[in-house]
Amino acid sequence: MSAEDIVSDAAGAISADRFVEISYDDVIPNNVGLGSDKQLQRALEGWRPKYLDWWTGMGPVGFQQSEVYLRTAVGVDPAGWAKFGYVKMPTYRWGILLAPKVEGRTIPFGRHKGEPAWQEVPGEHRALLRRLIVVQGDTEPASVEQQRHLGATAPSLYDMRNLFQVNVEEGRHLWAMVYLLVKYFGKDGREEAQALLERQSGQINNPRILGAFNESTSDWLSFFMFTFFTDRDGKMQLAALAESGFDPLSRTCRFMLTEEAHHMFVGETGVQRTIEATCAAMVKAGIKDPHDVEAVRKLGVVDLPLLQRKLNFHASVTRDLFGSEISSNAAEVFGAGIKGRFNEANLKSDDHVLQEATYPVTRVVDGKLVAEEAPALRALNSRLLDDFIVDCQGGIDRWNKAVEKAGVDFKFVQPHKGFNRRIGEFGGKHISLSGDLLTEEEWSAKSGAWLPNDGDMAFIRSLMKPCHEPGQYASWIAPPRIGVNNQAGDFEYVKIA
Ligand code: BYC
Repeated sequence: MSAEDIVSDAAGAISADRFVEISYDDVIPNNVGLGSDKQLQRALEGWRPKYLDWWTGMGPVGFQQSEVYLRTAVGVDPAGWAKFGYVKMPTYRWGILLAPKVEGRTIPFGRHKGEPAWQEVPGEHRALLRRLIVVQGDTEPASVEQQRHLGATAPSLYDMRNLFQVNVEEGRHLWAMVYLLVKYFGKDGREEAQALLERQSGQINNPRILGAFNESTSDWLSFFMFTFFTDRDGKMQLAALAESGFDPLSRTCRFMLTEEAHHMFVGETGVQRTIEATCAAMVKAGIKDPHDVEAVRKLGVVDLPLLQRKLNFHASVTRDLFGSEISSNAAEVFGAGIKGRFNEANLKSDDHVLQEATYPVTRVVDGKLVAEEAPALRALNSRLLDDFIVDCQGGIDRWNKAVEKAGVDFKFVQPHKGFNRRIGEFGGKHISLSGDLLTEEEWSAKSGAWLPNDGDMAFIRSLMKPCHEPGQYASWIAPPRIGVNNQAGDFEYVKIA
């Protein structure tokens, strides 16, 4: 590949010498020296056709022969790592890319803290590590399956291209986990890699492992909320795994995080553009009250209270992905040096072993919500969830700024941590948006106003009409401020075949 083939991404032009470590001559592009490990290469080349069968069978419906303006990773330098160009999705170069090795890296936490990071799987932690890699790997194809029908109702070619970008990168993230399984876990790893292609999102007999990945993503608002909230769980979990004492996992996750940032951008700006279209239509029609739902919907835009209900749903379903607030599993993987906290290596205020430390966890005790100091080791899921909620708030604040700027009187808020939860401390309890413990009757009477109802979903479906002309956008969503890779407003992001 010549330097001329490389075009700048948002971060600016990249130079040829930064991507030399990636071999694009191999069937599977990689920077892990695949060519010199024939056994591994054969195993992965054997998995590849099965992956491609899965992609064509369970990946995006239609558009597989369309030319899509996609970015492909060509290096692992954060300052510039991708090139853009038209690609038919089945020919996308799914590669195995690890962030550069940090010489002398030590395990940053747990009982092995300070020991050299492991380059091979430590026997005593093999089962734990494999389980986490499988859970992580399972979410990647799951999300592609969940989103497979969305192309047909894309509100623009720009959005369609973003959907497919997210999809191919989730496919690459599956490759990332499969590489670890096949290289480091022998026969069991190969079997797990096969099983990752066999479970299916929403299937009764063989579903995906984690709850949220069996929900359907049947409309674009769900897609944007999913990429805002659920991909952000991906960010938090990958960041925690990037701290791992198992260095290949750490390096893999570090590079995946680079791609994940774009997925959250798609979600945040997708919701923001929806809000902008709504507010602009309201202002134009002289509608002052955002709760005048009938009048707002007549304009062909999504009323803000409905967006709040979607937010409530996706936030709560995603929070379940953090597992139980108090978890001995979480304590074990931390103690073992396998999964750290968010930003672990930079946390200055403790010893990173946490034997004596405590952390405040909201619990339900005698019919009341109380903050209890729990052993920090067992409260790690709770802490990561708290970090996630803080991380979400940044985007929600930006949504509120857009509403404010339009002069509309409405504010998006996150529901209470215990709202609509199935897993953990609040699982099976009835907790209101503001954090009151309710009886079952109270919940049944009130929850309809807090979560999307059948009428809401029917309205959203009615808006999901394709808009596939270059430069055109569906009524309910505003155009983006800048094009992908600075392309002009009427750029043909997907040449539909
Ligand atoms: N649904 O002690 P517990 C992403 C299971 S998203 C079903 O409460 P633990 C992406 C749990 O597995 C990030 N089951 O929690 C985003 C365990 O079962 P086993 C994905 C659940 O183990 C968008 C049992 O309940 N990565 O990348 O501390 C698009 C008791 O577990 C659920 C990861 O999650 C649930 N919601 O934590 C594409 C990182 N929650 O093992 C991609 C790897 C819990 O006893 N995974 N259970 O049979 C982990 O770190 C942990 O497995 C979890 C659970 C945080 C998920």
